[in-house]
Amino acid sequence: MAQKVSIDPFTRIEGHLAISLDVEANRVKSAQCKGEMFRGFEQIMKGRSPLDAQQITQRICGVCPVSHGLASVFCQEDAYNMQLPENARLIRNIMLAGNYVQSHITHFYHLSALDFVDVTGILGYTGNDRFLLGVKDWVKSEVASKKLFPAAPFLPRYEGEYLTEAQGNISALRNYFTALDMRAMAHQLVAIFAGKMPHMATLVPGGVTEKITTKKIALCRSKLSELRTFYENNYAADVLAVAGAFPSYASIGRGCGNFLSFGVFEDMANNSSQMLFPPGVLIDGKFSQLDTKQISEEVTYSKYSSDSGFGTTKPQPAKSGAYSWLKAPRYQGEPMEVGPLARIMVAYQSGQDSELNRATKKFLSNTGLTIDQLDSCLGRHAARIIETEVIIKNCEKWIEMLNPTKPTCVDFNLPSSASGEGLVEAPRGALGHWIEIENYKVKGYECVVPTTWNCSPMDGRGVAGPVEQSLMGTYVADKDHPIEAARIVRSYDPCLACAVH
Ligand code: NFE
Repeated sequence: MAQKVSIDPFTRIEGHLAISLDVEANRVKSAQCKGEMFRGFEQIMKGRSPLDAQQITQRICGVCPVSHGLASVFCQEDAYNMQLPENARLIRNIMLAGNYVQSHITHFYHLSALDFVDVTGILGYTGNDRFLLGVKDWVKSEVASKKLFPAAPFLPRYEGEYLTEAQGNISALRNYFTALDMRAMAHQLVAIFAGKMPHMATLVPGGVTEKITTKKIALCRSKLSELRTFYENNYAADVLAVAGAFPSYASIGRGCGNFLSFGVFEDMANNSSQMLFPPGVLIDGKFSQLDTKQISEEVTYSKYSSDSGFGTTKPQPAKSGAYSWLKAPRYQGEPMEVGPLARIMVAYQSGQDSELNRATKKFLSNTGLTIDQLDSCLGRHAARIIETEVIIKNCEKWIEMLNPTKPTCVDFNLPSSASGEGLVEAPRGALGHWIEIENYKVKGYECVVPTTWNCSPMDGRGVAGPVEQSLMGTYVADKDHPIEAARIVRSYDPCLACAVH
């Protein structure tokens, strides 16, 4: 008989998620992904000046505000029919690059690694690094104290197999703390032209209001160089160490098998009109060009009235059978995985030559993994390090291309009526904003968001969302400590604040 297993609240993610599993003979039979709150940003936008859109919608999230800000100015610039100067496009690439690096470092060290790394491994430390000795003393006294929440945020935790190799645990724990400084460094990189982070002050339709100076260029170089060093010496190695210790996770956590990328980063360093990370769609392994008209939002199991969907959001909290505040986005009626793994899958399967494709091939050849094995829990972690390397390398070139003598934005006239589409890839995947303007005011505003795709509930055909499908069939050794399920869900880096928006 199936037993109910609940992970609620699901911690070490952003926002409010509950996971509900039916487990029979230690196998997950079915899974429900529940977004637990309503926010209403699309309603907030109605009747306001369109020029406020990028400031308001950035507040959907403190983790990926650059992406929401960009999607918002992109849909406005589409509506206002604008062309941007090179400096503006370069600065936006640099700001988004900084946000990606920040987001991926946070996801690995502060959210996911604690599922694999054994913090109590520090108790075996015998060196003379004073910082690590201090951490060791702290963990020792916390573990001994038998407090309700000893050594938060490291303990308590689900029991299970953790990394046993002492050096790996000590290195990951030391880097947990260094990564806090690196997050700040990445935020500072964004803030050089954003004015502040999170929630950039300088982003406007037409460009970026902050001017370029040689001092700011030098600051960008120095912040990025520290991030590059951390990536090369620590982040990539720590992900590979975890992957090497948990090889079985390259064969579990496969999602719905369909992937979607909107494409991101104008490939300015290579003077190409293409995107550095190409757009595209993979359904059953078959590549096709992106057509956003194929996007819909389903609400059969969502807490919205039955006439809700793409462009219409009417909350119905007590709706019978509904179990999530997320809508269920679909492409040609199919669930789609989005995010770092989708980006590398689309780049790889498109068959086109791109830096991301070459980096993925290099990774596969260095690790001996196959492209199919990347469609897994570990593959999502690997995808983040693969793309981070490409982003850092290109960002170095974008910084050198900045020209202090040229403008960073252009002026425009606000039309009384217009509509526009803004597409970007946020760190967690495909993000779209759509705006409709009437009489100089926002008449309609729609966001279709990465975690809404990944954590979507079932649709009217009974087809589960990508995270739900990832969990089905998973072996759970101990239903009171479902760490296998937790590792799979966290590999998606869910942000429920964004997902419900
Ligand atoms: Ni709140 Fe976000 C990213 C967006 S995820 S973090 O990345 O858009 O849904």
